[in-house]
Amino acid sequence: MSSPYESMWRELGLDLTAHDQLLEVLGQGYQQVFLSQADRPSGMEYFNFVMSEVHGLRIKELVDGKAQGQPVIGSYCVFVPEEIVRAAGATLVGLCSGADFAPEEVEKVLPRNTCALIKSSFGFKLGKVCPYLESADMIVGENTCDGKKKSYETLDRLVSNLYVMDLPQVKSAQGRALLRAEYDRFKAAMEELTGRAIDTAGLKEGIRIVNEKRRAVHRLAMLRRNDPAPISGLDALLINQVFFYDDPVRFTESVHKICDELEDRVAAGQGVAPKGAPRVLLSGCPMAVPNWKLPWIIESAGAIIVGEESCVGERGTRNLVDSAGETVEDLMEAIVDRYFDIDCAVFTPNPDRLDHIKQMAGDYRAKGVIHYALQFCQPYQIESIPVEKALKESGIPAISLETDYSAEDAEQLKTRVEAFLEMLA
Ligand code: BJ8
Repeated sequence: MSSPYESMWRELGLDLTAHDQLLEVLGQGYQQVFLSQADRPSGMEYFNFVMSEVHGLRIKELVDGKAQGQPVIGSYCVFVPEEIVRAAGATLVGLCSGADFAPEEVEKVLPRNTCALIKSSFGFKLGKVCPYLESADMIVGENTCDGKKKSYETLDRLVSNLYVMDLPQVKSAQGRALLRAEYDRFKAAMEELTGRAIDTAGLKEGIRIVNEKRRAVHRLAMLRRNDPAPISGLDALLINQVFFYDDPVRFTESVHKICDELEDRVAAGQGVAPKGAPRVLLSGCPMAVPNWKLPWIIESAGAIIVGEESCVGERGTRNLVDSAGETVEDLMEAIVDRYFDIDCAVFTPNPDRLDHIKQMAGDYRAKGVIHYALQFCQPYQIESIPVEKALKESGIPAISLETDYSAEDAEQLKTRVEAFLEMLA
């Protein structure tokens, strides 16, 4: 496949044959899942374009930015504060991957029973197919689950620019102090990388840009509370996925544009599914591009996903950073306050997450909750048991599903989802 970006990909060190295969799989999956949907808002055209250029124009923008002194920082977790990255004049991109790639190579360096998200990230590195990873000047890993924590020791042997952030696992004063100390260390690392001191004005601007991006997805989330829902869960998930790659200012504008259109739809009572269609909340592990299997199965069965309790969704975007502070110290404290609230399942205990799931189910008028965990993801698998039990005790129907990135269990998932939706009806 010839592409105007071929020389750029070659310079980044991609394996062009393998990369072509990945783009083909991505394109086919996108076509099958997204372009077959009926009645999509016209604002999704922008996101179609972003996806068609996800390894093209967007990478060119990043590469051009690097040439102008704007380094690229790659991250695997929503705990990496974009505000600090922007304040240093760099660009943050998400590196989590949602497709299996080079599995035989991956299983030479990681155990087979590692979650698909970690294996996928390694597959993209070993297969030399991810231009985001290859253009990153710094790759930030973080000590969250054991799988990630230990796999970064291996990743450190495969890349030369890994930075590992230690993260708390307990919501205590000591935990908060650790997060603050690690954000200070990260700020110093960013200053060293970019040669730019982070000052109050830069931090305020970084906070403003990222808050605006979050405000836009909050507006989208509010619109999904309507029945009929004006946008499919798949399209909303895609927007939440693009959140991690796109230029933040352009992304914010595009989300507001689609929200204007969705407001008109709501006013006209227009939805992507009939009023009264079963409304479902998805809760659990993050879904990185192109992990669309389960949402596709759910919506193909006639339900509508109205919210994602996930890091690619509301867990990752909930809450803004207070920008009122007038010193770097005040603003760093505000950043820590915001991020310390993230209720990832690696925290112990983690009662806030259950409260948020219940709250979201009510706010989004969900008839039921589908808990989603990747195979071998102990934090979310273990939490799925008390979460499902507590939801049922509160009168909210719930089901826990476990899967990976392969298509092998699609029929089995479909059967379980359909039975759950029948029960909701
Ligand atoms: S803040 S959820 S983005 S760590 S699926 S790799 S947990 S074994 S992704 Fe996450 Fe940050 Fe938490 Fe969010 Fe481990 Fe589970 Fe794999 Fe996971």
